[in-house]
Amino acid sequence: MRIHHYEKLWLIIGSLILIIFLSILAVQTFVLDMGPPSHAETIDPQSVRESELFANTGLQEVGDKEYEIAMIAEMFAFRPGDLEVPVGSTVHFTLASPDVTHGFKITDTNINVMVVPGHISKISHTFDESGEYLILCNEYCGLGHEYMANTITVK
Ligand SMILES: [Cu+2]
Repeated sequence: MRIHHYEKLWLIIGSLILIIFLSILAVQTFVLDMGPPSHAETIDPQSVRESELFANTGLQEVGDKEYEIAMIAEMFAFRPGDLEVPVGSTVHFTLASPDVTHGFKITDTNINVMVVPGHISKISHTFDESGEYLILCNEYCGLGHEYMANTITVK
């Protein structure tokens, strides 16, 4: 079988790229011991609503302009609802879902996490600019998906 030399060149380049990428992945996995942070903290989806962690759903001041909040993402709302924090506040979000996979996205920030049933998602953000930020679910979760939207007001 004759292979045109351009085709041969592309096969070699393609194979080399694949080998390089797989090598990087292998080094990250086995040498640097890197992996997705899943399984870090788990929770039984059936007990999310009754759990102590999510019982006190509200902003808790834990320091100077530092807040913690445990939120439940469920069909089809985020609990608690709209939030309000002063400018410059750092908010530590802890999230869980009692039903299906939801998304937790806050517009104009880097916050964008999946809330997977059985897992606890944690993310923090410092709100340096005032305004009204939209919190929304960006994982299609059912017929009421579009109603999953709250706001966090920073002023
Ligand atoms: Cu949702």
